[in-house]
Amino acid sequence: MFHKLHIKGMTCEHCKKAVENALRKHEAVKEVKVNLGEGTADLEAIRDMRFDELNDVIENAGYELVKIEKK
Ligand SMILES: [Cu+2]
Repeated sequence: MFHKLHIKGMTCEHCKKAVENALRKHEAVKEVKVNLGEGTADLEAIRDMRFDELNDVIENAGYELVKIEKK
């Protein structure tokens, strides 16, 4: 399933890597790519992911999840 995450607080390559690495550790995440310019992450998961479980990951990494779009 595709999810587009809108994330606050990412400013540089370090932030991009920190968010990507944190999300990749989640068992349901297959692939993730952050777009720094948009402040978003395109995420492919093996199942539908809830806002709260993604929010836990993003918050622990030090950023803020604003919303998720699903397709
Ligand atoms: Cu940074």
